[in-house]
Amino acid sequence: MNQALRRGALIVFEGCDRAGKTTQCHKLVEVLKREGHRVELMKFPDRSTTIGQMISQYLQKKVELEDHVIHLLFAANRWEAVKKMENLLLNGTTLVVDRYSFSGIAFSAAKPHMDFEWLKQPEVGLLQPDLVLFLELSSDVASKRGEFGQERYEQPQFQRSVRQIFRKLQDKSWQVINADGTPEEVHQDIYEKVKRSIELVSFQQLKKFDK
Ligand code: Z5A
Repeated sequence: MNQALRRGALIVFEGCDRAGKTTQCHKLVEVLKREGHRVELMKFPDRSTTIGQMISQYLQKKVELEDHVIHLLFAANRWEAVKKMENLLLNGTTLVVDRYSFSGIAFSAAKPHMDFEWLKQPEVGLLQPDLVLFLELSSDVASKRGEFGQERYEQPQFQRSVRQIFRKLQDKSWQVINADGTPEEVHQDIYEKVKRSIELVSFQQLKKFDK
């Protein structure tokens, strides 16, 4: 098949607070770039847009928003990026994404009185990742990785609930990564999986979340 028709892979990092997602995203992008891959880093929430700024204010506890409203804003923040993501992937660029729809569902579902099925609906039609790397940190190591930050959701009990919900969301595109090791050890575990995924999906159609 024509090399030019190869598409990029949609690689998503998920996990609880301080698991090392951002560290690993940067490391992966750096290595793939060095090898000559076309690759871009994205992060959700994208705080640079108007919607992203509202989300940021909410996370910093500067404004209060009803739980369904903030859920829809997080999803809208992904919808804002969908055309750009689709174009890049179809043009052969691999996207490495720091948090995505699974965080959207898990963080909202950890709040009281939220309907799990309702929470999934705003994600329907968004691009489905080819590979989800879920960074799992043992509680022992998590407690040694410094204090939680000051933003909303950065509390141990809430993070425990989020972790349980993440488990419910796992499907066959997920790989659970032991994030307890050094950044280099964790990267080595991730690297081979990503390389395989880039090769595997390059001639496949893009997929979307369905109902
Ligand atoms: N949220 C939501 O509610 N709905 C949604 O739809 C989306 C998100 C997309 C965004 O926070 C919040 O929004 C998030 C979910 C919610 N709330 N929480 N919690 P953010 O994007 O601003 O930040 P974050 O994603 O929460 O980042 P993080 O979890 O705090 O960090 P991380 O990316 O997993 O880890 P890190 O920054 O790479 O590393 C943390 C520290 O550990 C740092 O000092 C590193 O140097 C160190 N580190 C990293 N790896 C290692 C290893 N291997 N060994 C030792 N030390 C390490």
